[in-house]
Order: sequence, then structure tokens, then C-alpha cells
Amino acid sequence: AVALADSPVRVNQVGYLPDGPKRATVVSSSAQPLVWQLVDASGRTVASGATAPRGTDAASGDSTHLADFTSYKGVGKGFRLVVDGQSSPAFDIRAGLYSPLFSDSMSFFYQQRSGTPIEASLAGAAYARPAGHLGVAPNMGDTQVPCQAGVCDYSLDVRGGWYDAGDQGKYVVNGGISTWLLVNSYDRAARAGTAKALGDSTLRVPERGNRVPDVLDEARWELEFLLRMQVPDGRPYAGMAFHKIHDANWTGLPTRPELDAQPRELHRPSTAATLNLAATAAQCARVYAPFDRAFAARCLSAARTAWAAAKANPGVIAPDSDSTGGGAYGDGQLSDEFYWAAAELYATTGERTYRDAVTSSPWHTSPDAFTSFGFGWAETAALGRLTLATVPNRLPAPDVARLRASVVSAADGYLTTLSSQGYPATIPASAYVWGSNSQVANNALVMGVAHDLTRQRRYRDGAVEAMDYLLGRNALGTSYVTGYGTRYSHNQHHRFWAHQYDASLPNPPAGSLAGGPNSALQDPVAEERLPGCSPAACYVDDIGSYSTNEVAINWNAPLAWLAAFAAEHRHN
Ligand code: 9MR
Repeated sequence: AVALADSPVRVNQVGYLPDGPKRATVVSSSAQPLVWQLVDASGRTVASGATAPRGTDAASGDSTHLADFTSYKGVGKGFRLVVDGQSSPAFDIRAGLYSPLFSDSMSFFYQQRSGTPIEASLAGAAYARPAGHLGVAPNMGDTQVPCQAGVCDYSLDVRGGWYDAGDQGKYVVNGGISTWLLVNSYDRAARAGTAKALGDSTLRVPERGNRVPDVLDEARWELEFLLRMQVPDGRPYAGMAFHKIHDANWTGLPTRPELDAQPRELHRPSTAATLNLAATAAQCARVYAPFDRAFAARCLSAARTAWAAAKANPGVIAPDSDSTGGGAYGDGQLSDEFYWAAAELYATTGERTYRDAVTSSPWHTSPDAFTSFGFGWAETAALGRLTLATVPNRLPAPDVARLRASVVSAADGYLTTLSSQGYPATIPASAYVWGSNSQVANNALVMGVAHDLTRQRRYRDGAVEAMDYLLGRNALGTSYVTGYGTRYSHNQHHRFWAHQYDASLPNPPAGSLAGGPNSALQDPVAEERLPGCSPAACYVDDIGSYSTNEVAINWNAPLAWLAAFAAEHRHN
């Protein structure tokens, strides 16, 4: 018998939806089809068939076969797929598989909250901790943060928000895309008529029972922080947003948030951060209006001010070199951020200024709004496109039709990429960059939107099948989500969830997505352990490998979006 971890039969280790695609990847150099058998928990063969040889997969270097058991309509727990005498790990076939993943992937955000205690009753005893960065010694705190030398001569209260990742920095660029994705997850479900599952008291958040959908409660925690990062009236660069706030020097692992003794500093405002604020605050004004008019109005006013400030200061670029104590999040190309912010402001207000900014942007017609690598914190044109293609607006009908067609054609491309490879990744072999799992998820989410627009099953199936990749049907036969699967990532890079370095601290909580394979090997552990790796195999579940194995808000956000999407289809 083959050890499960080494099984050549790669499946979604969490399982398959009864009405979803059910495929496995088999690593085999056989040129001939192989017999597969689907075996239930009692050992009975309930279906069988032949694999299709697929040749060598470029991303992983593996020779693969495809086993397709989609036509099996039974449900149950503890199935295995047996091929050539080798068994896959056990998996379920049942509806409702994705509901726990949705709530756990959202709890990740609660547990990344800064400036509030993490409660045992919500997170579990092992994950409880005192509030971080409220100025209680030894914290210098985020309640009165001074600027870096020469940037400003005052301090600002920028408490709250989510820690970005394994570090305790807070970055407006990256907070922006992450918040947008969570709010969009609710907004699209509301249009699809499925928002009940995202409603009040559906998540483990302190705001349960306030009559506001819990996803929006969670996203508001970050929105309040983003609003605090806006330069106040009467100050230089008023209306812009500070780019980021983090420790003066990188802290070691482990560092509990409440024990971080480093000084915190505001880094100078940037046009990119300002446009992230404009976009997310404009989206906030639209989506929160039914729940809290005053908050929505505050968001709209901040968004307008930020837009005007960005127009007045269009080229204040955060430098790539600013990476002491925190990530740089540098981005020299801001036409896509302008487009995204204009799109959100237009969808919310319908005003001519913003419409003109949308229609005069090269991104309004560019075929490159959706790339094979997928959108990301520095590539935000797709977010504007998705909004204008889905949120009712007054662009001329042919324009809206063209935008919708661009989403669907992008989804077709991702579907082709997924189905033409050995493993169901939505990215090509060349796209295994830092955070590649988020690129897989972001492209899958575009397929989800294409399903919303067309109701065509293949797009929903594509989005669900991409989950197979994240949950074990991949080159390493491992699930990249903690707590999900028979073998999963659990040593992600994090200063508090640092069990690998300090046994008194927990591993990452269930629902934490690892960054994933990164062929550039950008940390010492990856350099030492992964030389010569095939792109899709350049991953190590070690806390030191921050370039392959960190967690981050912009990676968990599309996971949560997809989990919500996959959870809502329960036809049988
Ligand atoms: O996700 C970011 C990735 O695109 C960059 O290549 C990388 C290096 O600049 O930084 C990543 O973001 C990290 C950030 O700089 C600091 N917090 C942790 C983030 C995830 O690793």
C-alpha cells in the first residue's frame, strides 16, 4: 500500500459536490488508459471507468491521466478512488461541503484584527489573545502614530484594521483589494438572491446580532481603518491616504501582537493608496447604504475627497525600496487604480465626472483588463470591470454588453487553462509567482461572475473545480488550506500562529490559505529546500518560507468569496 501522502491519485481531499464536476488527476507515465474504481466507505465499487492519458504537465513536470467520475450521482463520506492498485485519500461527496470553509476562511479576518482582543468564544481558546497595538506597553500602539522622518509633523490614530499577513503591518494598498472582495462577495450574492447565507449571525464575529450581514461587519473593521488613513483637512496632501503603517524594523518570529515593542510609523501618502481608498469607500457607500446610511454617507464623502486628491496628485509613487520593517507594496502603474476608483464612484453616484473618467480610461476598452496571471493588489483594472459589468449603471447598453462579454471571454480563457493542464489550476505554468494560490482563486472568481452573468453551468463548474487544485488535486498532493483535507499546510509564516517555532503558540487556524508555489524562490528556506523545482512544486510548508508559505488578507479574501459561491449551490 502506498502512503496517502504519496498517493499518485490526486483528489479534492475535502470532497466533491453531488451536482458538481468530479475529476481526479492520476500521476502515471503509462501511455495507455488505466482503470479507475470509485469505492465507497464499505469497500464496495460503486462506479468505474478508464482514465485519459494527458501527457506531461508543463507546470509540474508530472505525467498525468484524468479520471472523470462526474456521472456518479451518489452521496456519502469516505469514498476513495483506486487506480492501478493505488488509492486516493478519502473524500466526501455531499452538498454543504463548502459552508464550513466559508465561515473558517472568514474567521481568518476576525483573527487578523488589530486593536481588539480576539475572544476565545469566537476563535477558540488556543487562538485567543489580548488586543494588539492599542498603545498598552510594550506596544507603542497605533493610536498616535507619528510619521517617518520628513513625512509629516503630526501623529494620527490609525488603530484597527487587519494585520496584512504573517507580519503586523497594515497597508492601504492590499487592504483595498481584500476589503473590495469581501464586500463584493456580499453584493454579488445579494444580486443573485443568495445573500441570506451571508446574513447576520452567520459568522463568528463580535457583531453577530446587529442586523447587519456579518461579512459586511467584518469588512467594516478594515474600512474604518482605511478611512483613518486619510490625511486630515488642512494638512499637506489632505484627502490622500497614507500608504502604510508598520514597525520601524522587521520583528522576529514569533512576536505576539500585544508584545510588539517596535515603534510604528506612517509612511508617506501615495496616489495608489488614495485610489484604493476612493474605490473601496465608494463601494462601501453603495453596499452599506441599506444598513447604515450615516456610515455610507461618510464613505461617500471620503471617496469623493480621495478621488479629487488623487487627481490633484496623480504621480505620488510609493517606492519599491521602502521595505524596512514592512512590505513595500510599490506600484508605478496607476492607470488601472484610476479606472477602478472611477468605476466604483460611477456605479455609486451615476455622476458625469466619474463616467467620463471611466470612458476615457484605456482600461475601459483594453483587452488586457483580465490577464492570464489574474488581477491582484497592483493590477486592479479587473475590479472596475467586474463592477461595471454587474452593478446596474447608466452606461449605454452596448457598452455594458461589451464589458459583460469581456468577463465571459476571460472566464472562457481560464476554463481552457484549467482543463488543458494536468491539475486544475486557472493559471499557466509561467504564473507561479509569490501568492500564486490567490491568482488561481482570483481567476476562479471571474468564472463565478461569468456564471452569475450567463447562468451557464460550465463557469460554475470551473470555479468549483479550481477549488480541487487548492484542496489537494495538485503537484504536491496537499491541501493549501489549514484544516481542510487529509494533508494540509499548517506551518504558514506568521508571528503569532508560530507553533513550529514555539510549541505554546497555535498553528494557523482552520481556513488559512498558504501563498502557494513560487518559482522565484524568494526566501532562504525556499532557496535551500527547493532548488530545481518545477514551478507548481516550488512550495514548502515551513514557517520560514515566507515567499511560498505566508498567509495574507488578499489571499484569503478570494478563498472566502469562492467558498461562499460554492456553498450556495445545493441542488441535491
Ligand atoms: O503579496 C506580495 C507580493 O506580490 C510581493 O511580490 C511580495 C514582495 O514584495 O510581497 C507580498 O506581500 C507581502 C508584503 O510585502 C508584507 N506582508 C506580507 C505580504 C505577503 O507575503
